[in-house]
Amino acid sequence: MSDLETCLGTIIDTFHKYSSKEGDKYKLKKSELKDLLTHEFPTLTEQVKDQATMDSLMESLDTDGDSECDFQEFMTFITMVTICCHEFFEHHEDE
Ligand SMILES: [Ca+2]
Repeated sequence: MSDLETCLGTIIDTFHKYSSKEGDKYKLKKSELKDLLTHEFPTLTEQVKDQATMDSLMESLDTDGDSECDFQEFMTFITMVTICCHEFFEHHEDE
């Protein structure tokens, strides 16, 4: 498999690793989402010190309002973070 294919597999595996812990196997409930963000995005969650910010981040991901984060909602988050990283590197390449 190519690097990118492997990467897509990693995204799916990582989602399932956390979503299958409790309740609906294919959705992240709040505690699972928090676990995933803490362990898989340590650099990002280090910036989020207070619970209110964490709550509002998790609420903003839940676009259908069912209090859980499904794969599509998770991918929206991955896309957002990836675009931000790309913009960051774009600006820093010029320096
Ligand atoms: Ca949802």
